[in-house]
Amino acid sequence: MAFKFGLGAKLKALFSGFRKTLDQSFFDNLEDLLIEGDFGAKNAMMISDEVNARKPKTEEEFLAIVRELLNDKINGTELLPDKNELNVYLVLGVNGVGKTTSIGKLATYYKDKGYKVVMAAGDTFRAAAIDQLELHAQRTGTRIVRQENGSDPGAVIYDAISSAQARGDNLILCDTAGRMHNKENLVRELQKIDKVIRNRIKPENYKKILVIDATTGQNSISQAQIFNEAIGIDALILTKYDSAAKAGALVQIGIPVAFVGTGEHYGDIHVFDKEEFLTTLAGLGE
Ligand SMILES: Nc1nc2c(ncn2[C@@H]2O[C@H](COP(=O)(O)OP(=O)(O)O)[C@@H](O)[C@H]2O)c(=O)[nH]1
Ligand SMILES: [Mg+2]
Repeated sequence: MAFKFGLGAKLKALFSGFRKTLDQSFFDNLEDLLIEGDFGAKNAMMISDEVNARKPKTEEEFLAIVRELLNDKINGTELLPDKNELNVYLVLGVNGVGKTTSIGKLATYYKDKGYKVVMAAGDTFRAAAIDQLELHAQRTGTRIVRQENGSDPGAVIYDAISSAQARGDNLILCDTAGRMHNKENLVRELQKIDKVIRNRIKPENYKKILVIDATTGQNSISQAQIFNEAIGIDALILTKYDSAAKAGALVQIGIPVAFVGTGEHYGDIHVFDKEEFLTTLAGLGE
C-alpha cells in the first residue's frame, strides 16, 4: 500500500534547510507545517517546544522525536465481536464518508472470520440508500433486514435484533443516515436508535463506530465531536486512506482507530496498524 501523507518528506526538507541552526524561523515553519497538516495549534506548539528542548542533531533524531510525540496521541483498537453473543455495530458518519461501503467490507471481513453477519438498513431517509445496502448484501451473500423508505431506523434495528436472536446470528452491522443539515434532528434520531440497542444488547457487545473520510482534515474533528457528544463513539474507521493527503486530524480526534479503508473493493479494509501509520506519517523507514 502506498500512502501519500507527505508530512515526512516536508519535515525532512525543513530540517535539511536549517541543519546548522534550528532558529526561530525553523520552529515557525515547523508549526505552520503541522497546522497545515491538521494537527492543530496546540499539538503544533507542543511538538515544536519539545523539538526545541531536545535539540536534534540529525534528520533521524528529529523525525524520531516527532514520531514519539505522535505515538502518544494516536491509538488503535481491535473490534472483536463475541462469538457466543449477539453483537451490534452501529456505523455512523456524515453523508459520503463511506458508511455503506464499509458495511460491505466489514461483512466480508467478519464472515471470513466465521461470524454470522446481518445487515440492518438503518439509513431509511433515501430509498437509494436501502437499495445500495441491499446490493452489498447480495454481492457479499449477507442477510439484510430492511423496511420501507421513510420508516423508523430504530424499528429496522429492533427487527434485525429480534430476527438475529431467533436465528442465532452473531453480528448486526447497522447502516445509518448521516444528514448534517439539521444537527438537532440527527442527534435526536441517533439517541433513539442508541436506546433501542442499549435496551437489548450488553454494553460490551455494542460498538458505535464513526466513519471518517481521511481526505477531510479539519472538518472531521467537528464531525467526531457531534457524534461523540450525541451517543459516544467507541472506534473509528478511516476511509479513503488510499487517497488521503491529510491524516493529522486523527491526532486531534483522539478516538481509537479500528480499521482503515483503502479502496472500493470488499477486500480493501485493514486492521489499523499504528506503527505502519506512524512510519508513513512521520516519513521514517520510507
Ligand atoms: N477510494 C476510496 N473510496 C471509498 C472508500 N470507502 C468508500 N469509498 C467511496 O466513497 C463514496 C461514498 O461511499 P458510501 O459508502 O456511499 O458513503 P455513505 O454515504 O457514508 O454511506 C463511494 O463512491 C464509495 O465507493 C475507500 O476506502 N477508498
Ligand atoms: Mg450510505
